[in-house]
Amino acid sequence: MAGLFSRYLVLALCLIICLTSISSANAAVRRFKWEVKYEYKSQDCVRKLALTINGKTPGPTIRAVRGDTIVVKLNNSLLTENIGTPWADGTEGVTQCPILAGDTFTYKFVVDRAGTYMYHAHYGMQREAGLYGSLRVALPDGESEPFSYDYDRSIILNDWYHKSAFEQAAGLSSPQFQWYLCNSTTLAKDDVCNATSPECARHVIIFVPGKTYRLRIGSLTALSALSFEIEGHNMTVVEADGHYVDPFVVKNLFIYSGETYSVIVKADQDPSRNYWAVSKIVGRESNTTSGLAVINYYPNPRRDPPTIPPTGPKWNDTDARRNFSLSIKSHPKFIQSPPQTSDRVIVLLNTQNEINGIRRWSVNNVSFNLPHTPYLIALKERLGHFDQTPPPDGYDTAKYDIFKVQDNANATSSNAIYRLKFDTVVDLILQNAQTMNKNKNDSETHPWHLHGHDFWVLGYGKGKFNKSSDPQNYNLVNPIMKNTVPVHPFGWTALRFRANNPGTWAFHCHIESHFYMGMGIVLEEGIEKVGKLPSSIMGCGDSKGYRRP
Ligand SMILES: *[C@@H]1O[C@H](CO)[C@@H](O)[C@H](O)[C@H]1NC(C)=O
Ligand SMILES: *[C@@H]1O[C@H](CO)[C@@H](O)[C@H](O)[C@H]1NC(C)=O
Ligand SMILES: *[C@@H]1O[C@H](CO)[C@@H](O)[C@H](O)[C@H]1NC(C)=O
Ligand SMILES: *[C@@H]1O[C@H](CO)[C@@H](O)[C@H](O)[C@H]1NC(C)=O
Ligand SMILES: *[C@@H]1O[C@H](CO)[C@@H](O)[C@H](O)[C@H]1NC(C)=O
Ligand SMILES: *[C@@H]1O[C@H](CO)[C@@H](O)[C@H](O)[C@H]1NC(C)=O
Ligand SMILES: *[C@@H]1O[C@H](CO)[C@@H](O)[C@H](O)[C@H]1NC(C)=O
Ligand SMILES: *[C@@H]1O[C@H](CO)[C@@H](O)[C@H](O)[C@H]1NC(C)=O
Ligand SMILES: *[C@@H]1O[C@H](CO)[C@@H](O)[C@H](O)[C@H]1NC(C)=O
Ligand SMILES: *[C@@H]1O[C@H](CO)[C@@H](O)[C@H](O)[C@H]1NC(C)=O
Ligand SMILES: *[C@@H]1O[C@H](CO)[C@@H](O)[C@H](O)[C@H]1NC(C)=O
Ligand SMILES: [Cu+2]
Repeated sequence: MAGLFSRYLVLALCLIICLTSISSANAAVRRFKWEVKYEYKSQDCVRKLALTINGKTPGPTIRAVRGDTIVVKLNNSLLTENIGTPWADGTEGVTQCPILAGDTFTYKFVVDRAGTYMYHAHYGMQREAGLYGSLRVALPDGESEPFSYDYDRSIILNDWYHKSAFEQAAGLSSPQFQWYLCNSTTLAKDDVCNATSPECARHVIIFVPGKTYRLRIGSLTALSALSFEIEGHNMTVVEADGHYVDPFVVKNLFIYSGETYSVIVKADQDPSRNYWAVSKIVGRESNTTSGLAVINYYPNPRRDPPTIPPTGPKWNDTDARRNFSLSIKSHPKFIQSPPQTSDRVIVLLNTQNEINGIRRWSVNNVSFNLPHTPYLIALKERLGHFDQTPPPDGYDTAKYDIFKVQDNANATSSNAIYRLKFDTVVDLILQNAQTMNKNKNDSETHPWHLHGHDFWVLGYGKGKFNKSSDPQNYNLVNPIMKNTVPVHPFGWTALRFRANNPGTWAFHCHIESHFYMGMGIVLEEGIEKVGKLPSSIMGCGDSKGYRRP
C-alpha cells in the first residue's frame, strides 16, 4: 500500500497548462530550483516526518504573470521515492511514468490564465505529507480584475495527520492552521511533542484597519470538506478555480479538496481586538478540533482573541452547502457561454463497494485501477494493454435505490476508459448514494477533479438525477467554469465540457484514498492528434526502455 514511504512520487500542477504556448510580447521565463526531501516538522507542536520543498511545507509560492513560462528544476533528494512529471497536466499511470529517485527533472509550462492555483504531489499520500504550495498568476499590465483590494494573502487549507496517511481515522490532528496539541493518546510512536518550536506558533494574519484584503484560499485536504470563516466578518466570493465569480457575500466559505477561491474581506470591525479565523470539518461527523488562526488587527499584540472561536455550521447541513454551490455563477463580464445541448450524457453513480472482501469505491459498479503502462503511451505507441470493454455510461436507475445499502456490494474491477468522439459536447452527471454503512443514512461528499479541461457547472440537485426533468433546470446562461466540484450527500452534480483537448484525462475524486480505492475514470479524446511523446515520460510498464524508432 502506498504510504508515506512508497516508492514513487508524482508532482502534478493543478492548473490549466497551455501546451501550445501563447505568444506574448512581455512574457517572462520564471525559473525555480526546488529540492524535495523528508524533514521533521512540528506544524502543530508535534514533530512529524514531512515532505518539504527547499525545507518548507507548504512549498514556495510561485508568482507569475499571465503568459509567463514557468520552469521548475526539481531535485529529488528522496532516497527511496521517485518523482514523476505532470506532462500535459497528467496523472501517474494515465499520461506518464515516474522519474527515478536521485534524478533531477525540469517542469516547463506556460500559465495561460490569471488566478489562484495550487501544485501538489500526485502519487500515494505525498500531498498529505506536505508536498504542495500555491501559484498566483497576475494579469498583465493594463488589464484589471473585476474587484479591487489593498493586500493579497494566500492560505492553503489542509488536514495534518500525526500517524501515517492510511491511518486517517485515528490520526487527524487539525484541519488547518497550527493547533496546540500535545496529547500522547493521539501521537504516533516516533512523534515528539515540542511546544517551544517556532513552527508551533499560532498562524497570524495581519489586518490593517480600513484596508481591503483578498484572501486566496485553496484546499488540499486528504479527506475533509471544510467551512472557513472569520469571526465577525463577511466574505465576498470573487473567484473560483481561476474564474471570476458574480460576487456574493457569505459568512462561511465551503471548500473541498482541490478547489481554490478568492474572497474579499474588509478590515472594518472594532480594531481594538483580534478575531478568530476558523476552519471546521463538515460533511462527516468528526471530533477533530477546528483549525484556528488569529486575525491580528494592527497594531494590537499578536495574542489570541478574547472570544470563544465560532463553532461554525453543523457538519450535516447539506442544504447550506448545496446552496453555496448553487450561488457560484460566472461574473457577467466574463461569461463563456456553454453549448446549449450535449452529444453524450454519462451518468456516474458513486458507490462504496467490496472486491474480494476489500473495501473499494466504484463508479457504475466499476472500481478503477491503473494499468502498468500509462494510457497515453499504450494508445500512442501501442505498448501495454488495458481492458477494451467500454465502461458503462450509466447505471440501472429504475432498479438501484441510492438511499439503501446495495444488495450485493461486490463490484467489478477494471482499467477500461471512456473513449470520446473528438470535439463533441459531453455531460458528466455525478450521482451520490448510500455507503456500505448499514447503521445510518450515510453518503459522503466527493470532490471530483477533471484533468485537461475546465467544465461548465450546470446544476446540483437532491436525490436521484432525473434525466428528463432535471436538465430543464440547468443553468445555461451564466454557469461558472471550474475544474473541481463536490457531489453532495444523496445528491447529484451536472457538468458539461467540450472534448477538444487531445489526450487521456483522469476524472477522479480528489480525496486521495478514494481515488486509489477506485473512485475515478479516464477519458480519451483525439488521441490521434497527440504529437510525438517525449521519451522522458516512458520508463515504466511495457514502455520501459522504449525509444520511439
Ligand atoms: C540535489 O541536492 C543535493 C543535496 O543538496 C545535492 O548534493 C545534489 O548535487 C543535487 N543534485 C542536483 C542534480 O542538483
Ligand atoms: C487526549 O485525547 C483523548 C482522546 O481523544 C482525550 O480523551 C483526552 O481528554 C485528551 N487529553 C488532553 C490533555 O487533551
Ligand atoms: C524543540 O524546538 C526547539 C526550537 O526549534 C529546538 O531548539 C529543540 O531542539 C526542539 N526539541 C526537540 C525535542 O525536538
Ligand atoms: C454580513 O452579512 C449579513 C447578511 O447579509 C448581514 O446581516 C450582516 O450584518 C453582515 N455582517 C457584517 C459584519 O458585515
Ligand atoms: C466522538 O467522540 C465520542 C466520545 O468519545 C465517540 O462516542 C464518537 O464515536 C466519536 N465520533 C467520531 C465520529 O469519531
Ligand atoms: C445532524 O446530525 C445530528 C447529530 O450529529 C442529528 O441530531 C441531526 O438530526 C442531523 N441533522 C440532519 C439534518 O440530518
Ligand atoms: C437554501 O436555499 C433555499 C432556496 O433559496 C432556502 O429555502 C433554504 O432556506 C436554504 N437553506 C439553507 C440551509 O441555507
Ligand atoms: C461477494 O464477494 C465475496 C468475497 O469474494 C463472496 O464471498 C460473496 O459470495 C460475494 N457475494 C455475492 C452476492 O456475490
Ligand atoms: C456489480 O458487479 C458485480 C460483479 O460483476 C455483480 O455481482 C453485481 O450485481 C453488480 N452490481 C450492480 C448494482 O450492478
Ligand atoms: C434515511 O433516509 C430515508 C430516506 O430519505 C428516511 O426515510 C429515513 O428516515 C432515514 N433514516 C434515518 C435513520 O435517518
Ligand atoms: C422524471 O421526471 C418526470 C417529469 O417530472 C416524471 O414524469 C418521471 O416519473 C420522473 N422519472 C423518475 C424515474 O422519477
Ligand atoms: Cu471520494
